Amino acid sequence: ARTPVTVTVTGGAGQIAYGLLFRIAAGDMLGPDTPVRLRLLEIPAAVQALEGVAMELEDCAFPLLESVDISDDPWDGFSGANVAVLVGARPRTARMERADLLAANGPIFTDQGAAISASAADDVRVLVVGNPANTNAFIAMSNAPEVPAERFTALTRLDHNRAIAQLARRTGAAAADIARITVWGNHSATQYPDLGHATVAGRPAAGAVGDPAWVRDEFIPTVQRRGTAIIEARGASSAASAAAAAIDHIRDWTLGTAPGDWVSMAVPSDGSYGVPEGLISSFPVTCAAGEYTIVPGLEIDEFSRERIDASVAELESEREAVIGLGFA
Ligand code: NAX
Repeated sequence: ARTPVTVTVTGGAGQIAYGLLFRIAAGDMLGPDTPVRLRLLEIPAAVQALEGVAMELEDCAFPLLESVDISDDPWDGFSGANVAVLVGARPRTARMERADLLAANGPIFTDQGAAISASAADDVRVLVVGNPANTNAFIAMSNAPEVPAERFTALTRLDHNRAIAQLARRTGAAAADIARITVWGNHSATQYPDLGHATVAGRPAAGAVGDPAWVRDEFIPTVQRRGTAIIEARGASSAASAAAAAIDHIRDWTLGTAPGDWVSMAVPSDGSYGVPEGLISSFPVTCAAGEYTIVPGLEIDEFSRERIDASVAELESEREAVIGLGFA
């Protein structure tokens, strides 16, 4: 058997975690040979509910699940973590502006960044799911001096998977036949799902799509607004699909992406594609041996340039706001 991996998940009593934890424990995230030690972090008010989740995990008798520890203290919860999935966040409530949301989440991710820096394992890899995910990841990264910046990432894989699903539906292809989809920018309504390099069964997506207006008028807005459509239909935000995307993100980061394909991850920019260095923005990436690489040299046409720039401008204004508030 392989060495056990310690996975910390925050927001352990929430709805995404309820989809996520059981799949991690079943081996879907780190593979069927890797034992898992779960460390679950919550706020004090949710610890009792978290105890219930821990009981259910126990009741599954997962062969790979070595232990489940629960805590309401980040300094304890991230101790020894090899993988940290930061799901817990302050939700946006009625009449809350984006600025209020940044202010409410700043202290959480300041503390968690510092706790990860002080107590996680040397190889810790961090995925932020809680919104505003990119900027929460930026705050955590900025407060974790002991952790290499490139270990902090945010989730845009759900948007990426939604884009695959929409293209599959349009073309009648299977999801597995679609490759090289990219989501650029922020996990927000300004995100840019890009079909420019995508293929369907190995051929350029443009040909399979037919009417080019579909991309601009249907595909892009549908992917951008899919989260809202789920809330309207379900009466609650995406949970199982967000959990599945988090599984995909960590699995591909640690075990590698498929040959010839890439995935979307929000990662600290190295200046690629004109995105300011250090900004946590979504890019096309390939992964191998636990490292991701931004796909180099893609041609960006004028249509794409405008949309990438708009989302990056939003990320820059969020970064300015949290620096102004003293969180980074
Ligand atoms: P829930 O409200 O069901 O669960 C969140 C849990 O986090 C709660 O149990 C809460 O007590 C806990 N929590 C809050 N602050 C915490 C802290 N400081 N430490 C530890 N735990 C804390 O929300 P859920 O539906 O699970 O969504 C979680 C987050 O994911 C939200 O911010 C949501 O906006 C975000 N999402 C991000 C997505 C993405 O693609 N990046 C998609 C889905 C989702 O909207």
